[in-house]
Parts: sequence; structure tokens; C-alpha cells
Amino acid sequence: MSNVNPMPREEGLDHTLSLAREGYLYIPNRRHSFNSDIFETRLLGKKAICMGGTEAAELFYDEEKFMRQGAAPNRALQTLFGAKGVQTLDGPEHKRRKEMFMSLMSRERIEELIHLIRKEWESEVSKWEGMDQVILYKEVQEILCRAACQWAGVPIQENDIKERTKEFGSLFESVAAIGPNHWLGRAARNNVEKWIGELIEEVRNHNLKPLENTALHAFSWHRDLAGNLLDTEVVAVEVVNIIRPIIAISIFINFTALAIHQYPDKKAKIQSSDEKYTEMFVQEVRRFYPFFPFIAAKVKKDFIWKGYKFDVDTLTLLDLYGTNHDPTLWDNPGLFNPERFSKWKGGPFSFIPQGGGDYLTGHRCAGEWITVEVMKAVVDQLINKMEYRVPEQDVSFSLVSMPSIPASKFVINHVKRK
Ligand code: HEM
Ligand code: MYR
Repeated sequence: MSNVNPMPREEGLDHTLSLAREGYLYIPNRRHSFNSDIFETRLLGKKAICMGGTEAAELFYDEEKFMRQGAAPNRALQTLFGAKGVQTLDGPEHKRRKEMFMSLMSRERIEELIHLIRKEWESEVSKWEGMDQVILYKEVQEILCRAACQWAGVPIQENDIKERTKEFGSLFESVAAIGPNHWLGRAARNNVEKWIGELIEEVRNHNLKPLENTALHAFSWHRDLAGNLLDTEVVAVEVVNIIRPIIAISIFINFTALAIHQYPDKKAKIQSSDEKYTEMFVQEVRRFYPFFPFIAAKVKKDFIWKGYKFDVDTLTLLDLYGTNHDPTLWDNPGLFNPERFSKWKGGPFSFIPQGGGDYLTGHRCAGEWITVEVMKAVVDQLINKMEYRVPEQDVSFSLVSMPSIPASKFVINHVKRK
């Protein structure tokens, strides 16, 4: 084969430790120092490719070239994702499963979720009015847990809300943790899957009848390409794939509250503008703050791209955070500037906080529309429906720990309904 060049390569036996030390900046730092959107390294004892930017993202989502089977590290399967879920599938099997998720994402269903969240939020404000201080991260997770379970058709007792919220939270807080916090996440996954698994059995025995357009109903009765129902364990993983990420929106909500606090001029503009500006603000929160650092796939078959050889089975990471901060795609990427979205040209591969490409045929986040709508509703609740003060606290957030959450988890006080 002609015109094959060696990829810029990070020398050394293994760089997993540097990845842990540099976190969200591990890939962007090297893209910068190699002056290349692609480089080779060694992670978890094996050769790996890291890449970022629009063209790399487009390549990463080419199903002929990359696959998800065998790509997610075991620690992620045991905590964040679960085994045999939609994230691990490829080709027609993936498409069929993804349709199952996207069937829940109609405008009406999303509006119902927003309605549930607003209702829960408003009743919490009454409680917050009587509290000395409110840790927003924690309180919002409980709101989202109640609303998400109800939306998914999963019955939950008020007594269990606190414990279940912690368990769901632990699934995304533990994925990159070391030691006991990681093991808490694995235990939480076992507990949550067992609980949801029992409910699925009840549905299939007709003892529990969730509404038809809920995840618990739709997933329990979903048929795969061969016409079979899914294994109970797999349905449990997929129902958790709905409830857990809705609760994870609490992280974006913490950053939303932080941005409202730190950029009072933008807050004033939200108050004086229409919904379009709120949407731009929310998009900038999703671009600017760190959340999902990168995603993983494996090379499906040998190929050459831009003169670089990709060998079958090589682990490949796509730099989400770095692409959203790429100076060739975003003017002054380190500036929080919602206005940039008024002239943003769009496109499926340059603004990728929740993955890129296509929802139905690719792995792009099934819940991206939900996330944006929930964040818009929360901006309205925080700005137009309540008053509060933000006491002195450490709101710093790390670009190393994954996921990154403001240190104080955002504390507010003197809450009053408007
Ligand atoms: C996939 C981020 C919220 C459901 C993903 C991916 C990312 C992501 C990066 C992987 C894309 C890829 O592999 O190409 C986020 C972030 C969220 C969020 C940062 C903010 C909290 C949600 C919500 C839901 C959801 C609210 C559902 C209600 C899913 C599902 C997948 C997924 C089912 C797997 C899609 C597939 O493999 O085809 N998300 N997500 N996510 N997300 Fe989200
Ligand atoms: C979800 O629950 O699916 C949405 C948010 C989870 C974010 C967790 C991000 C931190 C660690 C990423 C590790 C990536 C492994 C491939």
C-alpha cells in the first residue's frame, strides 16, 4: 500500500496514568503538542489511537470502519453502562435497539417529562424555602429521580427515593473512580438491576401494568430482529439507560446554575430575551463545561485514512471535550459566550457533548433532546420562578476528575418562590 505515514506517537510503555492525571485534557494536550488531530499511544497495556475534530468525528461514526463491540472498558460496563446494552451493539442489531429508545423521544413524551420535572421542582421550592442551605446537586437529583421513574413507568416508594437516587448517581460517579467509590458503583448496579429486573418479571406476568408509552412497558415487550423478547437482564440495563442519564442531567444543571451565577450579564439577557436566547445559553453550557470526556470504539477492519494505517481491533478514543473546545472550530473556545450559537452553522460532528452523527443509525445520545429541554426548563425555574442567594463557597471544577462536578455541589440559600 502506498502513501502510508507513521502516526504521531507518544513514546513509552503505557500512558493510562497520564490519562488519569490529565483527565479531560489528556487528548487535547497531545493534539496540541503533536500539532495533529490524531496520535497513537498506549492505554491499558495496548496500542490505542486518540483523535478529535470534525473530520475525526465523522470517521469515528463510520460504521464500516469502527465498531462498539468489545470497546467499552470492563469498569464502564460494570458501573455506567451495564452489560449487553445499546452502547455495545453494532449494525442492524444496534439499529433495532436504538429504535426502541427513540420511540420514546416524541415531542409529546418529552413534554410530559418536562411537566413532571417542573411539578416536582415547584413542590421542592416550598421545602427549600424552609432550609438554611440547599445543596442543589443533591436536591435536583432527587427531583430527577422521582420524575424519571414516573416517566419510565417504574413505581417507586417515597421512602426509597433517597437510597435509589444515591445508587443511580453512583453509576456515573464511580466509572472513573478508584478504590471504594468504584466498588460502590458496582454494588449499586447490582442492586438497581435486581430491583428493575423484578419489576420486568411482574410486567411480563401481567401483575404490573405500566402505561404503554413508558420505557418499562415498551422495553419489556420489545422484540429483537429474530422476534424474541429480550432477556430480563438486558431489559433492566436498558431501563436503567433511561433513568440514570436523566438523573445525570443534575451535573449539567449544576453548571447551568454556576453559569447563571458567574455571568450576570448573560442572566440579564435571558430575562430580557425570548426562548431562543435561553436555548443558546444552554447549548453554550453543554459546549463549555466538561462532562463526557471521550468515547471509545474499536477498528472494525484494516483501513487507511489520510495516509495513516488503522489496524483491526485497535482501541480508538474520540475527543468530545477537546472537539467542543477546538480553536479551529470555535472562536475563543475558552470564553463562555452563548451568542456564538446565533451564527453557528450546525453540523453533526463539531458540537458533540453527547456524541455526534445520527440518532437512529449511529450511537449519538438518545437523550440529547431531553437534556436540552430539561436544561431550558431549569433555567426558567431558576431565573423566573424563584429567588435565592449564592453564599461564599468553592465552585471550582476540575478538568481531571471524571465526571467533573463543582466542588461545593452548588449551595444556595434564602430561597423564595417568585
Ligand atoms: C449515549 C452523553 C443524557 C441516553 C450517549 C453518549 C454520550 C452521551 C457521550 C455516547 C455517544 C456515542 O457513543 O457515540 C450524555 C450526557 C448527558 C446524557 C452528557 C447529560 C446528562 C442522556 C439522557 C438519556 C440518554 C437524558 C435518556 C433519557 C443515552 C443512550 C445512549 C447515550 C440510550 C446510547 C446510544 C447508543 O449507543 O446508540 N450519551 N447523555 N442520555 N445516551 Fe446520553
Ligand atoms: C449517562 O449516564 O449515560 C450520561 C452521563 C454519564 C457521564 C459520565 C462521564 C464520566 C466518565 C467517562 C468515561 C468514558 C468511558 C468510555
